[in-house]
Amino acid sequence: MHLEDVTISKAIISRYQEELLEALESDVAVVGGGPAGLVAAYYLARANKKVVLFERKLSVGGGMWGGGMMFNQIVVQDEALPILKEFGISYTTFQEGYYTASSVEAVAALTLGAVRAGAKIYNLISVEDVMVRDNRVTGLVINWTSVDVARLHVDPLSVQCTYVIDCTGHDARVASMVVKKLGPVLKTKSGSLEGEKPMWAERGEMATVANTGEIYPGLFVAGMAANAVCGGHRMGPIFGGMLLSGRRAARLILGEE
Ligand code: 48H
Repeated sequence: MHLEDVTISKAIISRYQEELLEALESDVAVVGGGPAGLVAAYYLARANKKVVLFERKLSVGGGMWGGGMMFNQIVVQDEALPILKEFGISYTTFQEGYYTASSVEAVAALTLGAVRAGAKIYNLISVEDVMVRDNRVTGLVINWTSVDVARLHVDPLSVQCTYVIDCTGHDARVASMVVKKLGPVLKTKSGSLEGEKPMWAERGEMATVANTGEIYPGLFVAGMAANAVCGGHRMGPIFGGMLLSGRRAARLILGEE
């Protein structure tokens, strides 16, 4: 079969351009493709919302790949088992209430689930700012991660959405941007980020779900970012809370909770 090199290039450029144009207006923009972001994207897309997910790295999965200290197994508790089952992730009972799963299978299944549900994933793109109109987050400012890494002075582009979910993990990047630009306006005790507390798996897991919610009009927070914003404990390599938090963010946006 004859193959034209330049036709391959044309196919990639034109298809990607179409996909990027599609990202300009959405119902929900998820920032960060870790477990919380992927699960939120899945449930929202499954409910027919137009969902875009921006991930600054080459691969999605965030901190899930490495399990605990690079042992690529994750632990999940009873409450999150229905989500493992929903995505078809196989698991083993370690002892009552403690289940393990391959972190590699988990990332692959969450990613495939989100994509097949209709969420569009844009990797290698970093969110560097927010758009705010009339005291509401109305969109995001995006740029290639390579621009950021190379410290190039290149202006970004903007995308518009009805809701943003900050799923950027420990750094809670979007919430931090809002505070940096607007001051202490978040729905937290101080109005700013309360900061993550030390390791305590049980408390941290409950808090990450409880802290999931709208922290500024139009801006939701989920996963580890929820504890960084609202002051919850970290929990180590147990991932049920991340999955439950992503699902809760979707349910809140869908008005189901
Ligand atoms: C685009 C961005 C940007 C940006 C960051 O860290 P994550 O895996 O986040 P969660 O909340 O889904 O899961 C947290 C979990 O992995 C974890 O760290 C746990 C359980 N820790 C416990 C403990 O005690 O340490 O994923 C966040 C994703 C990453 O892929 C980032 O690359 C991405 O967000 N990201 N994407 N624009 N500005 N900032």
